[in-house]
Amino acid sequence: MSEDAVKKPVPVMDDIELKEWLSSLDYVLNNGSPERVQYLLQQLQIRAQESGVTLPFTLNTPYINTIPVEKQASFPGNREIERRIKSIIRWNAMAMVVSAEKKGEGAGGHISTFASSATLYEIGVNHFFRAPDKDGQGDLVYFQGHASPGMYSRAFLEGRLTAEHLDNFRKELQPTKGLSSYPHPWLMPDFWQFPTVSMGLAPIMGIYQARFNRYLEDRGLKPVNDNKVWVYMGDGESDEPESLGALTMASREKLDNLIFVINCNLQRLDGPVRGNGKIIQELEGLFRGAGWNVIKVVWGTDWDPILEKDTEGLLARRMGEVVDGQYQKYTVSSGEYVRNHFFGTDPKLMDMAKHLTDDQIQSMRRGGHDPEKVYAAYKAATEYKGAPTVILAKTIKGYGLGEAGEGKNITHQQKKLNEQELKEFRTRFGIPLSDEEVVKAPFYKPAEDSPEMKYLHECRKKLNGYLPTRRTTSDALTTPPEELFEEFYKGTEGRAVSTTMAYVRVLAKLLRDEAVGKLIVPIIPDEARTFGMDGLFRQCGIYSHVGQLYEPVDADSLMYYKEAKDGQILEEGINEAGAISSFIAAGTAYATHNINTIPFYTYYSMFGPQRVGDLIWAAADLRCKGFLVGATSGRTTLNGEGLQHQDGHSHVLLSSVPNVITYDPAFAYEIAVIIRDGIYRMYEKQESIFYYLSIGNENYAMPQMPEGVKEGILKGLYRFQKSSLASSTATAHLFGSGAIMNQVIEAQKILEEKYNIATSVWSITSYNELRREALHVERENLLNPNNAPRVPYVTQCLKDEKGVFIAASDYMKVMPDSIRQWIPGPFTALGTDGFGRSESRKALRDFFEVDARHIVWATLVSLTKNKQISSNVLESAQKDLKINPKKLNPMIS
Ligand SMILES: Cc1ncc(C[n+]2csc(CCOP(=O)(O)OP(=O)(O)O)c2C)c(N)n1
Ligand SMILES: [Mg+2]
Repeated sequence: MSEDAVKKPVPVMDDIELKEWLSSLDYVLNNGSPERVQYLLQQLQIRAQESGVTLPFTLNTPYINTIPVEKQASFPGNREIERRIKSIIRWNAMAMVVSAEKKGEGAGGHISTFASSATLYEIGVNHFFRAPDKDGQGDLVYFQGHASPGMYSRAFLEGRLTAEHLDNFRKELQPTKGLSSYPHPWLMPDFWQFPTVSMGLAPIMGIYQARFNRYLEDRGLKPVNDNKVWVYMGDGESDEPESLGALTMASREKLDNLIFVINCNLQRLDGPVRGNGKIIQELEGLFRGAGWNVIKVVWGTDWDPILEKDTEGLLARRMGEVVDGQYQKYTVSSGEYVRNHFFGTDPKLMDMAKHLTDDQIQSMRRGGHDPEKVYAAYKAATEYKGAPTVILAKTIKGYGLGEAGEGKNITHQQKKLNEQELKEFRTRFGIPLSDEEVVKAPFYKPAEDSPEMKYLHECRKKLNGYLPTRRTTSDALTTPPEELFEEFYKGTEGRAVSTTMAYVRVLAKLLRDEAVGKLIVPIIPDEARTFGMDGLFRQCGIYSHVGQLYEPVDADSLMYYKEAKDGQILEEGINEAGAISSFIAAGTAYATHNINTIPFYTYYSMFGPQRVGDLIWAAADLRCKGFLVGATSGRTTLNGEGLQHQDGHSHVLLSSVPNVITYDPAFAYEIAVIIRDGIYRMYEKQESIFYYLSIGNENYAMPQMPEGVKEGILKGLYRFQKSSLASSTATAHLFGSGAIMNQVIEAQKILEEKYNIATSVWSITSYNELRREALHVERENLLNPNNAPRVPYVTQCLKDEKGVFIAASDYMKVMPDSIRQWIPGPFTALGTDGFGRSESRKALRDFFEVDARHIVWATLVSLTKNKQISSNVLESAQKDLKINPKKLNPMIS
């Protein structure tokens, strides 16, 4: 029955007529099956609609538990022992935060999130979450970030963390390593599996993780099992667009290996999530509309007897009409207030509650605090087939904190409990600490042979061990042999191709490789044709759990749109957040499944870090591996598309991610060298790094790889071409990257032929890598002044060079500027600061002043300023090169 239907008056109906209909229904149910009832009702609905009778549209059910008491699975555990374990975990979680705060350093922490979700986690840990088995297969759990003290507290009881660890919560730089504030695999690599604290990322990552688990099964890379992905999130968190943005993907893919648990404590940080509405009902509608199985856990067992008496639906209707802000008020009010305001609206309701004392009314629990209700919901969720499940559990924020914060608007930030509040907490949860002890908020652990400890270990033993736990290394992979890449070292013998074409060819070859081919995961957000990757459709197929249920319109073409159950490509549609979530799932399979999948996520470079930067940051924290490949990159190389497409800053943004190695390659051989080394470092050496490559769509001949440059390519700099002049007027060095390299080579020609300047061309594959290495070396020198100073790589390469240095990049000037301090002469940086334009490449490079003309001009100006050539040259050069001193500044226009 819908909530609306509950509210509406029932139309007058003949009693006998109604009884006849209902008994017919009972008959079908008793002699047939629920499916037959469903079928019948569907037929009735069709008949009614054809006759012009429309049914009211609703996605909501009444504001009561989805699972009726008679269908509720019985609880298999020991309620009393589990309650005691949970109470101790509550205590220690609270004590960690209170004592961290007491140290007066403002380290902080959160009490109220875990206080509201303790039962939701404990039922999972005692009865459901499977740790990895001997093959590395288990459940994957995304814990709500702010509930971390609860996870630490449990690990303390389990003997996995010490009191010293808890003492060093949020003090990670202590000699005995402390505990990170939130789940961070970077900081606690063998503990936390998923960073979740940037709200909204866990839900979308979890959905794509569940789909990736299926993908691995369908492709025969992982055994088929019924392991689950559990995603815990806050009700306030559901407001993040990423949280709910991918729901239909989960239902479309029928991900019954996925369970969301939303802790609906009705509050977020500042106040109520939906003071004037009902978050549980709102989420129910959204999830049902998206095709999920929804289980509401609203009321605890105490409510069952009075709901049973509610034959007229009065109580259910009253429960449905009270808004969340008011429920929060009931939490902080006396039983008498609740009696008068909640039950008091109708004498019949008042009557239903008359046998209850005020204290009983006040302590009647919400569903999310009732282990039996939560257990039944989890059991139903794990057994549900054909769709993902969301459990909407109603709880109280700061449960158990009493006056210190339970249900109060300040509770999220409550970190301090006074003596009285500590005593009350102790008493409420029965922690055996004296009044003298309790005020110091000590950690409490029962004896190893106590029933609680035995029970706790027993439960986990049945579920393969403890959790969270993270695998840090996988079985190492052997890097593909050099032969695979040699074709690219030779160049294209004059044939014009783009770096994108070269990259796609590297990828196609890797996909065919016997050893690593099956581990490659190409990911594309609806842009394969743009990048010339559509040839891969046929070669390896697009993954679809159901295969291809239709005859593709282009079936007779060579590159037809082939979907297959064992398809290798993840074609994500126009969804960069989803695609990067797939990248994360594939790039962390070494840790989650001991499978070395190698993702190549190829996307429109503008929609990389700018669009999904926080997910890239999470990938970095997660020690994700793989290749991010920004195609159609370069502010002037991508012509025509204009301001919102032309990327001239992804390298700047990614320079902020410590473990991303970025490259802006110019030539096919550079790409080949980088990708091979990337696979070696990530999967053979098992470094916690991942890669970013920007590739472009401008066609030009790819040269042969010069001798001895591999190291330079990887370190970020090598001399591509020396000057060919026997004698010269002056010397210049030009730095080029990406497609702008061709402008640099052209400038070299002009400088040498027209101005007799001896000009070297250097390929800068990575300003970021050069800078990082130099900073590292300088810091070493700073901290160890008595050792022989080391020399940064960039200095080693350039220290003996004379003359002026000019850099031109399709990225912002800050890229070349970032190595300015290590350049041994006058240095001019040209780059593409400013908004892009739709134009031809030629016009764009003129506009941004990065074409050969402007490079030559900058060189001549620098040489003049440094008195290496006569200033007379400039006057004629300005005319010849058509340099306009009054030109608009692209940076501010
Ligand atoms: C993207 C992002 N924005 C803001 C925050 C800061 N923040 C942390 S917890 C919180 C409130 C959480 O409320 P809810 O999701 O309802 O979780 P609860 O603690 O109530 O279970 C906020 C705003 C964050 N961590 N991430
Ligand atoms: Mg909340």
